[in-house]
Amino acid sequence: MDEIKKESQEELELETREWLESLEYVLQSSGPERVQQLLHDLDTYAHEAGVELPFTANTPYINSIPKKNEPKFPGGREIERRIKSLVRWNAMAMVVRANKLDPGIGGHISTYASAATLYEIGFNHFFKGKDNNSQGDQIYFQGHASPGIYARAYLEGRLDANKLHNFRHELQDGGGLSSYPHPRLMPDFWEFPTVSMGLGPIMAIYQARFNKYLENRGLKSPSDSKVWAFLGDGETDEPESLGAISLASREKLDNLIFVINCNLQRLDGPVRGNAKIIQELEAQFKGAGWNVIKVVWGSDWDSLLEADKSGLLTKRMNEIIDGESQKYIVEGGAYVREHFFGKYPELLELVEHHTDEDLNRMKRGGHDPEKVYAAYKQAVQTKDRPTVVLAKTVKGYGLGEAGEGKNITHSQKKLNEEELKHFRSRFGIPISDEDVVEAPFYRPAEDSPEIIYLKKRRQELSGYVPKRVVKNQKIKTPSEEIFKEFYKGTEGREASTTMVYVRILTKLLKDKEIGKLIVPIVPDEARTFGMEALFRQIGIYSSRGQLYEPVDRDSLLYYKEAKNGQILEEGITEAGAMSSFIAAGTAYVTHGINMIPFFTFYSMFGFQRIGDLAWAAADMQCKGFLIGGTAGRTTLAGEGLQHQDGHSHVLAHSIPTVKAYDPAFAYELAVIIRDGIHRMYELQEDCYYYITVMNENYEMPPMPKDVKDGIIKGMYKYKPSDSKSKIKANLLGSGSILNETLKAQEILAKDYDISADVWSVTSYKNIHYDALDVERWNRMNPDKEQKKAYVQEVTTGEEGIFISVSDYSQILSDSISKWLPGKLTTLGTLGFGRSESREALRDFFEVDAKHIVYTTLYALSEEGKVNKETLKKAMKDLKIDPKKSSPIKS
Ligand SMILES: Cc1ncc(C[n+]2csc(CCOP(=O)(O)OP(=O)(O)O)c2C)c(N)n1
Ligand SMILES: [Mg+2]
Repeated sequence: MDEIKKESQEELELETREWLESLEYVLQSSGPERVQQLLHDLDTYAHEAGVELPFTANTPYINSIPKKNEPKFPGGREIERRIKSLVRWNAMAMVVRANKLDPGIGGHISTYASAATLYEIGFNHFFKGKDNNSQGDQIYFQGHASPGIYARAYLEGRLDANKLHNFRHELQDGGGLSSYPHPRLMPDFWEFPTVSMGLGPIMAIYQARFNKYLENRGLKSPSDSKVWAFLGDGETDEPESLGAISLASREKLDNLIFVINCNLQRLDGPVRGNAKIIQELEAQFKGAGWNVIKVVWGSDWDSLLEADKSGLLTKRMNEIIDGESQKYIVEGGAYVREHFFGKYPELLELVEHHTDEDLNRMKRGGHDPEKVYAAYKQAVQTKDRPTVVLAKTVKGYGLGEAGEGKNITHSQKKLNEEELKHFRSRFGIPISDEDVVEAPFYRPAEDSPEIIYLKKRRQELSGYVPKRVVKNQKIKTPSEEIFKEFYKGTEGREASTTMVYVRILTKLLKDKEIGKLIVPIVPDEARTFGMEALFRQIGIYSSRGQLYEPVDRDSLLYYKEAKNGQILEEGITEAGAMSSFIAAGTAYVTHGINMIPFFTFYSMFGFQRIGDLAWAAADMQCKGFLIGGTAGRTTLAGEGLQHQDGHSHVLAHSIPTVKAYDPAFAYELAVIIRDGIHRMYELQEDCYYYITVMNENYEMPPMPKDVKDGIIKGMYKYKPSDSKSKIKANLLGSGSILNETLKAQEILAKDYDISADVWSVTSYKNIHYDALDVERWNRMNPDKEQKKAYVQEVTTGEEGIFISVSDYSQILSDSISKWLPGKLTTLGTLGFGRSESREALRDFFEVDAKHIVYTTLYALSEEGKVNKETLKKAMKDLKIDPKKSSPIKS
């Protein structure tokens, strides 16, 4: 091999310059596309010659849009600055006042302070409202920035000073303002709850995808509406924030824009003190196929970058880490000169005509309206991919000594007199030294240029945002005809409630009125639940249609993807599927269309996996059906500890507006689903459903008379005992385990001469909530005739003891015990599941017929109705092993 010549430093520099000049020539003569082609060819050539090029998804640490490509800023710079200052002041005042009156009430100043320009450019130039039949944008405001959003609504005349005064005091006269975006608490204002970090970004992605789904299915006309998601840089550490970004690029969601406020800080300190969050995020989003727009430096840096012919300034920008950037803010101009520019003498020369004060004032990109405008403009015009704007800002911008860029900044909520004066003067708010101590709200007169400008801008952008407007029409509940088949039972054939559910869904999908509104959602579990026939029937949604021939094309139930497909097959992402559920279940408000989602999942991977999204769904008054399949700790045999769910109903119990049901029979399921559609879409009640379905096959009985009301309310007597015995018991069963109570009923009558009535309990949650509410009403109305809870109404006069048994934790049935006329013993499946047969599991958890019989005898013996001898013998006859391990402790 030839010896490689060692060139001198000068020769190397000369060579570099020649290459750069050649490139510059090509750029000037043939344009950027030719440069791209050349670099690509060079890259390929080097690769083929065995030169390993280090992988980087990063561009230099400078703005993505060069100065020369910036569009002309169409706004009034000065007036917009004044409006922004007023919003800043009122947002700060709201938090400071709230904490003066009530120390400890909390609130955040610094998040909005860093994001003000990012929002104001949106409000004045981009965010579209819903007036004049505009479809409007969907904007996910960062939760902690809410004071700024309220302060703007105050200037717009949408919120009065009293409301601002009652920020975080929602129970005061005239109402207050919720801490964060909560549609439930401010239903005319907020649309999207974002404060639990990570949920906003993932919901926004699926919202944007759902908008395209509605367009592709012809349910909504195409529009240029955008979904904007504002998030913190610290928030991007949440797995939900970045976990679905590749879906957004795969689906070419050019209707989606993320704006990440990179103030380099989170709550405790720097987000990436030792690195650069903007560069890290750039690589991740670029790698996922997004359009990335970095807004790092403000306009004051343009001339420096221009003058920097050697590229040294860019090199220095690339070198610094976020911990240093943060320090520059806290220390000021002289420090920046010494530590940033001072590293290279040439850079010091570059700023020799700048005073320290000048250096101190040089803005970051996210505080420069023209840079932010340029970024948004490019974002809304980008086709075929989503855009992320990475804007570098300062946390607590404008707070000065009170906490600009400090590690304590996030939690700063009090400003002393000097700090208030400083803030006032910095932003030119016309409040006197005397008044400033009280941090009064300030709104210029209605006919002031500021108010006129701001209102006009919003008018031109189709009205105010955020604003939640419900425009949907009610829909008619499907006729009983569809459900009759299920009321009849299966007439000898065996079926599981899962099979029944799929059949109901299939029939609903064929319904002329509501069929098209149904959105079946599955996270790669359709076959598990026997739903694969739907693939062919209604198609799987794919924005690209089906570009390949599926391997099972010859079969009847082939895997059919289609542009107008109806099923959302999300792949293995319960969080994504739940976000789709939310987008569909709130389409009645976001689009005025009553979509009816049925999200079917493994019940174990529901509430406990994505409980926070389920909570957010309730905040948003989402509608629809969550169907927990393969449910029940002992009904799902074999799968073991991580699969067997015996507590999703306990988790569902904690969300007030969730209607949770654990049905046993086909007719129960049919009644519940029909009632659900009736309540949610005809009566427009504020709730969504959680229904568990099981995979045990048995004959589905016909519906007894007059039980519909009981099914819906939560319990009814299913089968009185044939026995005429005076010894009475009541067995409460749910789901598949109801069959065990029926077996126990027979044994009790035949072998022990006990008359045990079997009740079907479809919803402990309903019964419990109703009883609590009635109990409270009675307490509040001691002079009025006292009411009975539903459970009391149906059990009054029932004799004997009560035994409850379900495939769920005992706490569900324990919750209703005090309203029953006899003592309740609860059997359930609290404990860890394990791999076994159904029979062995039910024995282990003590929820099978023999344990029900024995427990009944024991409870009766305690009341002196069964003697000890009988009990002892029963234990032997029933083969109950008293030494067996306790399921709760195993
Ligand atoms: C899931 C979740 N965990 C924790 C919090 C508490 N929290 C509120 S703000 C915050 C820091 C936010 O930092 P960043 O995302 O960078 O936003 P910034 O305020 O800097 O704009 C934390 C940890 C939360 N709201 N949600
Ligand atoms: Mg931050």
